[in-house]
Amino acid sequence: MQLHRRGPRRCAIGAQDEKSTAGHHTGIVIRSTGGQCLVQMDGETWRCKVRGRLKKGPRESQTIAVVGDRVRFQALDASSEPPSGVIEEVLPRENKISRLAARRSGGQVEQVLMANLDQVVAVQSLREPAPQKSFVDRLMVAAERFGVSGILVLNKVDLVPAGPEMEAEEKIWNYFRDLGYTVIWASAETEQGCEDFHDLLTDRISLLIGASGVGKSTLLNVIQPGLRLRVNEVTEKTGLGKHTTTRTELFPLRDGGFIADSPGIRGFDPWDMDPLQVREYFPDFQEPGLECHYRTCLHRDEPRCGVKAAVVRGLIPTRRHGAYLALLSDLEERKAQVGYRSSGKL
Ligand SMILES: Nc1nc2c(ncn2[C@@H]2O[C@H](COP(=O)(O)OP(=O)(O)OP(=O)(O)O)[C@@H](O)[C@H]2O)c(=O)[nH]1
Ligand SMILES: [Mg+2]
Ligand SMILES: [Zn+2]
Repeated sequence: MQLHRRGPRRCAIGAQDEKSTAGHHTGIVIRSTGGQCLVQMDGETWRCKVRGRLKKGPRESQTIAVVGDRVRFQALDASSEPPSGVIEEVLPRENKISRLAARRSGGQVEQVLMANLDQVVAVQSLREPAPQKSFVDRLMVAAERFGVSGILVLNKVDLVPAGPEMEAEEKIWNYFRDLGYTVIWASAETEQGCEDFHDLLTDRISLLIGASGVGKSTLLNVIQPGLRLRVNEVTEKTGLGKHTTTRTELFPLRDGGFIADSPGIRGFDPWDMDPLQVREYFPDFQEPGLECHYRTCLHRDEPRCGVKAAVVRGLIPTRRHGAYLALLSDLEERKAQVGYRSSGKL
């Protein structure tokens, strides 16, 4: 595999971040539930509460400290098992991946899935369950928007017979490779592609994301058997996963780097994205877009549109343009709704 195509390493975690002065420490959140976090420092895991005052004031986000956040904490009991502390401060984020979550009480709220990451890995299975429509397009848009490298892993290739069926899959997904995203064809069953997957994660901080049952945890168990993550078969009747992984958790990798496994998600609505900007996050629209008659063209109903012409000529797949249009109208609808607040902050 061409490792030089990997994105730059943006976020450093390690010794240089883990400072301790007079009872104050700096570590990285590896798990976050409610007001409690597990924080890793010098290879040791601390159980930390979030200081009450951090919870006060207006907040756009559901959680104060998320997986990947660097936090400053004070030791409460360093000799307990595990040692305990209180988080005093969440350090400024280098980046994040956020989506829109529905509030039970109505309205919309930001859900930060992870902070301070180098790459987001969209995992799809080719069969059982079948790929989610537009999921990869949306995740790559979010990667562009939040300044993170986007990677695509197509798992369960063992379930697709060689020949026309496989060729059809290659045609769909290698389009993303041609756009510059790294694409890995994998099978946790036969271990095809798993070495490439391992190399891609080494020395990077990554988030795995995809529907339930696509094999995220199984793939991680293959590249690092010591993790022993829980996995579960896909329900025969519905062909869907069983939501086996229930929370995002960050694990150190044996050969360097960190990987976050996450619970299966159904869809992905990127947070904080202006409908007028979304076209900028489709790299394949840039060149044909120069031919649009109107500079403000949204490549939808406008006459003399270069992007639509490229679709007609077969240069941009109809599926891809459809994913763009669906995202555009979702974002417009959201903007029109009350209760949506875009912070623009990290
Ligand atoms: N045939 C085949 N089955 C696989 C492969 N990878 C995973 N599976 C199976 O798919 C099922 C789901 O795998 P999980 O690893 O639990 O899926 P997950 O994405 O972690 O699911 P959630 O934790 O629910 O989000 C398990 O029965 C795995 O054995 C593969 O490459 N080929
Ligand atoms: Mg899982
Ligand atoms: Zn246009």
